[in-house]
Amino acid sequence: MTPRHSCLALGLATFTLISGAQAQSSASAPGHAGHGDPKPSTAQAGAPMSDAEVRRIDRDAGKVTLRHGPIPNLDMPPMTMVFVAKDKAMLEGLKAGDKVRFRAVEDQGAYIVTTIEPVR
Ligand SMILES: [Cu+2]
Repeated sequence: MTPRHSCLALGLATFTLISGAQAQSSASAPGHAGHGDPKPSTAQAGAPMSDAEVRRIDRDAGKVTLRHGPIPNLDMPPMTMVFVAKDKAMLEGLKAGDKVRFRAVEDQGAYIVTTIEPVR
């Protein structure tokens, strides 16, 4: 049994907290001015790399826990969560604490890392 991915719930909770704080501190200001994205919607193949720090690697299961920054193509805020490596070999040479750049896609409810590389 694999525990269900809790990323969306965490993201929603975080978003709600932030929204509440903004509403209280700027009741008269029209917020969300920076919400629009000037770029056209991102194609899967050309998805941008996201920054992350490796927290944990499970080589047997082919999973990696990342504390990641925003992932524009998944519409995901920064958080710590588990990703499945597309290929277990991708995790070779990585260790907890490494700074990485990675690209992930969603596939039937699972989040798959398709590219991951260390950052110096
Ligand atoms: Cu996430």
